Amino acid sequence: MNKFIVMIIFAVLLIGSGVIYAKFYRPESFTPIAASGNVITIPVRILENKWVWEPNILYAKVGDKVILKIFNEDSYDHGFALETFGISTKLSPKIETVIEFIASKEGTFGFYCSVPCGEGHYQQTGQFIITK
Ligand SMILES: [Cu+2]
Repeated sequence: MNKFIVMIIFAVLLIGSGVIYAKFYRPESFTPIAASGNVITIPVRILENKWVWEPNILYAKVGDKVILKIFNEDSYDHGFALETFGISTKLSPKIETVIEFIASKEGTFGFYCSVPCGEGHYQQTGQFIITK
């Protein structure tokens, strides 16, 4: 048997086993979530010299496209970090920063200020709750 035929047989077995795994054995938590087409816009403010997010609990449904519009009232930088979704963005003073992502996982995820900003920095946290 020549090498070419061996390679074809190997490729067919490899692809076939991948398809069988994806169809019958892959746990639901590993399955990619398709965007639902639903878009939600969430306005958030950082209150001046208070080191709080207003609101500090945010909600979305799995598959939503989330548009966060965060206004930083302070005269210094903050940051928004939501690690599960790979987000870490600087929030410049006195302007609105827009952050977009797909809520592709169900669960409760913490977010926090990612720029050292003063005495309340470590209390500047919140939760993002994503439900089915
Ligand atoms: Cu900070």
